[in-house]
Amino acid sequence: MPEAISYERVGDIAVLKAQNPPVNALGYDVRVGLVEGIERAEKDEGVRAVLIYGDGSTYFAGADIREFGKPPRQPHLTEVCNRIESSPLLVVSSIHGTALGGGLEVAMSTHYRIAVPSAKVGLPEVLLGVLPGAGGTQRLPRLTGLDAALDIITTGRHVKAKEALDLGVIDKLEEGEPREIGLAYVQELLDSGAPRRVVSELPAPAPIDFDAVYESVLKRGRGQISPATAVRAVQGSVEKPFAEGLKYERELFMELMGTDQRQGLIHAFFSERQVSKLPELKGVEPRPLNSIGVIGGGTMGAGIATSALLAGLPVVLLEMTPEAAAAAQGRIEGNLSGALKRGKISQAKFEDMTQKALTVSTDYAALSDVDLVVEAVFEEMGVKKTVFGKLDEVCKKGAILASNTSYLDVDEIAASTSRPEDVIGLHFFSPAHVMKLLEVVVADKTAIDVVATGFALGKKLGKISVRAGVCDGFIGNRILKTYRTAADHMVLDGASPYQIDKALTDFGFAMGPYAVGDLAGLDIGWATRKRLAGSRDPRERISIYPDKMCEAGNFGQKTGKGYYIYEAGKRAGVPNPEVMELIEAERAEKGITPRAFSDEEIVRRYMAAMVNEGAKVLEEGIARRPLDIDMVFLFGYGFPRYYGGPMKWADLQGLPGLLEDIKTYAKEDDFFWQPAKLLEDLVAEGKTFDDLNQAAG
Ligand code: 3H9
Repeated sequence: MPEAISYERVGDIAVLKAQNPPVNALGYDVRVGLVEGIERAEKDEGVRAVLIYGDGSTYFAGADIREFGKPPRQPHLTEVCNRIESSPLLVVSSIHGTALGGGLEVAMSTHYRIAVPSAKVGLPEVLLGVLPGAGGTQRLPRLTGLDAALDIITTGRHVKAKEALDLGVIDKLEEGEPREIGLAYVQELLDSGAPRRVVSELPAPAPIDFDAVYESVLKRGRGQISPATAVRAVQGSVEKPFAEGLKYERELFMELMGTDQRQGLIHAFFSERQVSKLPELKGVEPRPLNSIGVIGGGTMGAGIATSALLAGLPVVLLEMTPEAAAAAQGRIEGNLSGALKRGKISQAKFEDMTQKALTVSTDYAALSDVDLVVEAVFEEMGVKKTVFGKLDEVCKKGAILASNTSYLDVDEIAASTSRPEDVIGLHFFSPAHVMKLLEVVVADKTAIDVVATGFALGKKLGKISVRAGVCDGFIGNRILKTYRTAADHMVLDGASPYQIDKALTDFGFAMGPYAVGDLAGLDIGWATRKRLAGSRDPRERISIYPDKMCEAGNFGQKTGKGYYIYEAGKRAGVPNPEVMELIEAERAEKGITPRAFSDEEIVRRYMAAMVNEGAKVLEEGIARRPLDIDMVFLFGYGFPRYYGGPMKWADLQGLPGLLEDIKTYAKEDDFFWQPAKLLEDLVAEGKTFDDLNQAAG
């Protein structure tokens, strides 16, 4: 293992190279190495300057996040930065890859910065629930002024090298190897007699109305506190001398370090990277994936096709009639022109995708040569089987046959073909070219290289892919059905759909369940209820009024009326008074005396139902790890990222209290509220869901 920071002497320049793969995170060894490197250079006879750069793919990508939550070890990064900045030698950074968080903080404490044009810089700490804690909030405003600094710090966005140059964060751009361009730049600075440029000594910007900025950033955070707290730290850079500002920044940093939000966001960061790493896929070669077919050009099929085209895959889209094919083509072009308008693709790419990469056909034979087909046709087993029968006939040997079903039995679909090993579920979320989640549904006989290809496709499309087993609704929709039922029970018992939606958006959900229902289409739930009516347990409490809404033709946004009434052109609706009338009539009919629910109780019950069902999904192996469920909810269901996902939220709340709640609710309805055995076991053993994540490796 090489030293974390290597030391080399090149003429009168000392070169410090970071060697801490994969991203040169500023862990303990690197921090110590930097301080020792600077000290050695200062003692090294004849050294006039120091160059700092990173080995491998990047400069420092930030503090080592794995150290968060553990007792801090000296030297803190702030001290390292101050030590670098105060060196009497001229210290220069040469940046490639990314200089993020602590990485940019180190760079700003060096006296000059050169970067390759492909480099990116940023202070993404707020996205991890903290704020720049090693001088970033004090130095950046001195370099860029307040507007840019506040934008960069509160959004955490990555800033491209050219913009960073224009903003004064970087002093020079140059193509080349970081060591070589760095050495040449240091030499140039030495030759020109450039003075040490100490950022902390630059004048602070003039004050602005920080309270107003704080309020607006707080509002934009929708419950997330780190961006707004960072505003206060930046305020410190203007109102306090540098050393005091630094102290204030540290206090706020430590405050955020102690929050649940920090834990939730870090959990989300690592889980996002962990979720597609499955032990059984190690070393498994995916099948070739050079073209895909999509069956059905409705919203979902068109979205899947758009997503594939945007990822550079040629697509053959199949529809039943020329009219439907033309409509599908129009939908895809509409989606792509949105990408064009937002500057995501060029006009040339748009034309290439719509005219060359996309083929629309009404003939199954057009699918004979594609590597993978996803069907997105009507959710009915008979229809699916007919489609898969045809695919079995026309698709080439080894082609993957995927169903985008949301809840149907993929084993049964697979069994209807002569090649069940090639069949898999690929459950996209609507709109498929926007939503990041992909459930890769593995059926009993699915071949392992088909699973690997499902994940490879997800990666190519930029999705977060989660492995799911077969059951009604897989991971997400199965859990959704349960917590939605908990909400429906609360409505029967006295809460209104509007209070529930509000309580849950206040909790941090992007939308409440009833607004989501209106968006997705109330006819979907209606169809499911009708499908399940025959197999329903008589002990199940159900509401009739949603069926009445559907019978009256009120399907939500698409009909202009559902739980809410939608004015043309407006996305948000106003409560539909007819709904409360229907609910009140049903309560009267069932002899229910409505009671009041506090927002807290609404959240508690809703979340208890979600977590309990999540535990059952784990118990049955439908999801392998709690983090898989967490990622499904962050990327497919608008769950607030700062809680890390429902299972992480449950850990943070404490599992014993949650189990206690479920047992209390079971006294009213012991059919619905049956505690998951896994939850009971975890509580009995004093363990958390995260322990299961760790055990899974
Ligand atoms: C901070 O700096 C606080 C300071 O202000 C104050 C201190 C007092 N630490 O993403 P990838 C791992 S906060 C530890 O797949 P890419 C990652 O888990 C930090 N590990 O690669 C993965 O591991 P594995 C501010 C880290 O090329 C591997 O590296 N900085 C860290 O797609 C490869 O990562 C950030 O927030 C880390 N900081 O993207 C930057 N970063 O292979 C966070 C990564 O075992 N990082 N790993 O799964 C990133 O945004 C991306 O990783 C990056 C590379 C863009 C750098």
